Amino acid sequence: MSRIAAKVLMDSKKIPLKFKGSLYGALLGDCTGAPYEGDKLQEGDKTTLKRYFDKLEGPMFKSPKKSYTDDTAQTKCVLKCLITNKGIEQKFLATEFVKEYFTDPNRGYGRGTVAVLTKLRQTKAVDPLRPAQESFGGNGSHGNGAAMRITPVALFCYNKSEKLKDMVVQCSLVTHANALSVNGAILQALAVQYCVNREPEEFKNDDLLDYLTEEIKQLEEAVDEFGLKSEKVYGKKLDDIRTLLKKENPSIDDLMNKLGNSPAAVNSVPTALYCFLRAHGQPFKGIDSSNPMRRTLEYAITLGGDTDTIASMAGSICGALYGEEVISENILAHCEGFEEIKSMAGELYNASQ
Ligand code: F2R
Ligand code: MG
Ligand code: MG
Repeated sequence: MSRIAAKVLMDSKKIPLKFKGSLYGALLGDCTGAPYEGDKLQEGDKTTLKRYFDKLEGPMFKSPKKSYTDDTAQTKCVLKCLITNKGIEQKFLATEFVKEYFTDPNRGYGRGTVAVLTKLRQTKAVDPLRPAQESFGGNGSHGNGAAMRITPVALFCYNKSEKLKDMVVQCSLVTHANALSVNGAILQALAVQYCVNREPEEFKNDDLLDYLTEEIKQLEEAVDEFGLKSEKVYGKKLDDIRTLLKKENPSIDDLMNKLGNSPAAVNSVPTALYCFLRAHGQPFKGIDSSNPMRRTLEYAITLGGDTDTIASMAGSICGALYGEEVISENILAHCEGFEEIKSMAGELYNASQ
């Protein structure tokens, strides 16, 4: 029995709470990170962010909801696909992505994804994978769009680890045909799935990093149809994460040189993992909240760049470990789409049984 399966038997009552925690963490990271997307933040901005979170978490006040972006819009499509089909049906998913985008296009989608969704609409998704294969001159997108929406697949497979990678690949290829994007989505999904099946008290950074290193090694060692191996970029990033975690207070420049914060999957999926690992254990310089979700999100946003997506992916991993109790209802009530995600979290859990 795999290490993941062994834990499932022990903790089954907590699993629905972890489904909620992970989906809420993803929504919260998207909604709170979105206003800062593309910004370059300074050390002093940590205080501003602390006040921003204190206000949202404090006594309820009336204000427009914090809008979610493409990250959550596409996550909802994946949720619907899994709840309806109990698996990934690529034509169904392509249709949901198209309907969602053309109903509500102003959610900050990447230009490659917009082009793919436009072609899918024009071709009625007869071949649901072709537009993604043709994008960026036939290279496929290496963006983080496949990873940012992968939480529902990781949760659905919490008790079927042998299916996880295949389902992530199927879900990714509808819009992202580049191996860097797909492997990034696999890395993110493995981290979420691992955390769902762990008690916070027994969780150790090194155990998760060892597990991911082993899994990624297999992926990056595998040969394609031409007998070629893919670049070992994610293996190297995991090594960089270990090095950075040994430093007490690495500078933002050091983090950017090693991990990055752009919408390329390779420059954001490992960054999100690093944010979670750095922040979950205890308060640290400039990030003094006693709540691990708050520390994770505040820290992710201070790194600037692709803040909605990095915070969303980091929040999803954190929520998968701690469950819904780590997030106050007050802050969630400020997020657009919370009630819908709440009910879909329950439906996803039922579909996964
Ligand atoms: N697009 C954004 N943010 C931009 C600004 C939003 C603005 N605030 C607004 O409201 O309009 N955010 C969202 O995009 C990221 C997910 O991107 P996805 O879905 O992967 O899109 P895409 O276009 O495929 O890839 C992203 C960019 O990466 C570069 N790129 C990707 N593959 C490439 C290749 N093979 N060759 C060259 N460049 C490639 C392109 O610049 C793409 O546009 C998330 O951050 C989400 O929040
Ligand atoms: Mg976004
Ligand atoms: Mg983004």
